[in-house]
Amino acid sequence: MTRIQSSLEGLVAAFQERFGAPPTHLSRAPGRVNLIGEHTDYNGLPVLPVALQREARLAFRPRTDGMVVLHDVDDEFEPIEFEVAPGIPPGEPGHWSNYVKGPANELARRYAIWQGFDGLLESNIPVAAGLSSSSAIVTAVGLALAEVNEVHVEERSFAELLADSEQFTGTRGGGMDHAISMGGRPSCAAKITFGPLRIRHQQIPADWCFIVADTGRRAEKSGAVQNLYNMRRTECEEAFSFVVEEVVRSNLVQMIPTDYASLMRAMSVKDLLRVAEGVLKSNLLRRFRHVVTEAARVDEAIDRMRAADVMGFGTLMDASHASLRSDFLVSTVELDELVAIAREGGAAGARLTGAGLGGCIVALTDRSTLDLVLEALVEQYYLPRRLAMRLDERLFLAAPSPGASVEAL
Ligand code: NG1
Repeated sequence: MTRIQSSLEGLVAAFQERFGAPPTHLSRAPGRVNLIGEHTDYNGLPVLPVALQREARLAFRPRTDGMVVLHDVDDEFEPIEFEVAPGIPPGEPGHWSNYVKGPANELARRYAIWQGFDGLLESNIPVAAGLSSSSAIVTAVGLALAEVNEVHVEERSFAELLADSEQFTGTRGGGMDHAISMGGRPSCAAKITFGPLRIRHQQIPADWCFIVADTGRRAEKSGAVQNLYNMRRTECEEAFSFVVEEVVRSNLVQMIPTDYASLMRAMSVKDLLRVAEGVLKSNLLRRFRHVVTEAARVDEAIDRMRAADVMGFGTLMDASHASLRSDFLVSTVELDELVAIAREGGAAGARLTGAGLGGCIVALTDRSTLDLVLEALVEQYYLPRRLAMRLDERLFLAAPSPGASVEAL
């Protein structure tokens, strides 16, 4: 579900009505669409997302006590109230309060902060659609708490803190979402690498269009999808241990690799797959194969982007989708269908984006084929399913946008 975003004046007026005084600040944090590099971040391997024009916005006002009192403009989300302190008890599993308590807990744990705020939140990022609506909330709340408590942390360290804080929700996610939400730049994709976090921006060729198309099926990472996501992470860790054990036993490396990144620096993908085929059972082999081939595709995709090779980039997106579908097993009938329609409609490439199991695809076209692809998606997917109402919430072009900010009003 998407919520239409009000004007800033509208948000300020709604705040005043609820809290009896105007907000003093506004924090905003964008969602993101990942172009390639899926399920690599929590393995310490690179990703290539862009920050979206869709964002969470939080109008807030410091309180004189340690309470956070947060309302959402949408009444579907009940108001939250809790005290800022380390060891905040989590809400019910899947409750949206955990995305607010997470950053409060992490900041309080690290900085002994004590001051809360009154806040009113709104977001127009589709929820549970693989566009990082949850991390946008975590980021906007984290920035508000840092502001009222005068905590000043450099951008990348803050993004790492936010990623740690989202573990509070029970999803063992990686660091991509907070990094791009903090570090987005207009017209650019960002190659993000981890341990330590680094963001390198890459200008997107002017006539490339990334279409975001939502299946309409939610991928609730606060619900059933969370277990599967966490299970994939565990499988990747297990596959890594078995492969490292073997490469060390066979003397194939000089130093013991401590993570996927050092393993991939020490050996080629081809050699790694040869070892993996010898030691991993079928399911772990497939997860491992996805992770290492996907990481290699990220680097190739950046080269293709630099060369303005739209077909080359698209082919890598197709390969990414195939790997996510057949090896990582996170696609769905609807995601496959949207991908197929986009490709047959003339897209250079298309793939599911985000964790999968519902949510969105991202498709690449040049400007001259854009209308054809959009038309194919509308006529073959949205109209037959009666999903064409408020279509611009389900089908839109990514406009690579600036990262999060906080400002005094
Ligand atoms: P989505 O499902 O798009 O929010 C999740 C993770 C990312 C990353 C992707 C898969 C969280 C907060 N986000 O994103 O870190 O692992 O899946 O590439 O868990």
